[in-house]
Amino acid sequence: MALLFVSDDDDPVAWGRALWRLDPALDYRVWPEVGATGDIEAALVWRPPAGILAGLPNLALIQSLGAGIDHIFSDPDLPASVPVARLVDAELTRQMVEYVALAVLSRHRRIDAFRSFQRDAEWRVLRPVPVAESRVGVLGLGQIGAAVARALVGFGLEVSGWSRTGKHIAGVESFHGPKGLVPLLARSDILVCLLPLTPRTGGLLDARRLAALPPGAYVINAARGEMVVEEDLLAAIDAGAVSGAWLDVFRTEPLPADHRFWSHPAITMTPHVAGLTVPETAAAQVIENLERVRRGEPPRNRVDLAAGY
Ligand code: NDP
Ligand code: OXD
Repeated sequence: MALLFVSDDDDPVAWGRALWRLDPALDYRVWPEVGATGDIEAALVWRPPAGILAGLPNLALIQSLGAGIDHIFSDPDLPASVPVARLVDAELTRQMVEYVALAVLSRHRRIDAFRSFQRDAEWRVLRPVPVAESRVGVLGLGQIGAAVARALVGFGLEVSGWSRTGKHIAGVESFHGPKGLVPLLARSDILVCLLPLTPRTGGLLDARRLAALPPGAYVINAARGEMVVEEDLLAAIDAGAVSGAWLDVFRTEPLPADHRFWSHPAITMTPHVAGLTVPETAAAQVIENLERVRRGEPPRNRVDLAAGY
């Protein structure tokens, strides 16, 4: 039985090396060189082309190459009976914490203003934004959001968070459920989105929700582009209601060359690099999940289909 690697973004050679180090006997195949489709018991995937998983009759595990699984659920032919597992990896979480801290602290320490002073060779002192005006709200307090919230508390910032179910994280004010969203937004000078993309979170940050933020708030999205209504964000920034945004993810990736985000002075953007899966650290859970499904056990970090993440 074989494991099929399907991704245009991840390195099949590095993954092969990392998996074989743990299981030298693994029959590892890289799509589109599938061989006999009946051999494939597990698929390790990032944005698999629609329909290919349905063509694997003995598939027992769909393992995401990332923390998110929306790239799998967008396949209308996804075989419903095969368990889907996502990656939960300490190195991925560490990178995400680092990235969001960078964005939050850049805003708090007014790095954009200093960059523009530097362009004009202007020696000008600005104090950091007061902590009381740099209140951070984290949407999503899961593996990544909770780690981010803790790290930001460690910097002495005022942090609150929003999740589906209530949370107790030291130093973090917790809001949950639909009723908790507006109170969270209202106290978020810096809003960080770390939610999974589901039918409930798509389009969440629209004109109405952005208007619930304090005047001049800053938006950081390191989750999925679909969570933000891009035209509404641009309108809020152009109107001065939102002061700017730091974006790693976009509705269309790669972002089209004529998109306004590229040249907007109030927007900092990166090409979906906030957290990049490292085969060497993530391979162990792939092999463990393969062994688990072979024993008839559910994989670790199995996605809850009803919740959508
Ligand atoms: P988790 O599943 O661990 O956490 C998800 C969090 O979102 C949980 O706190 C959950 O609440 C909350 N949530 C889900 N739906 C809702 C809702 N409808 N209302 C309120 N809260 C909700 O995911 P991770 O932390 O591991 O990852 C989060 C996302 O980050 C991924 O799905 C992916 O899209 C993105 N990501 C982006 C990367 C990048 O490079 N840009 C890299 C890695 C991840 P509860 O705790 O109550 O279940
Ligand atoms: C992920 C990502 O979901 O990189 O892991 O976006």
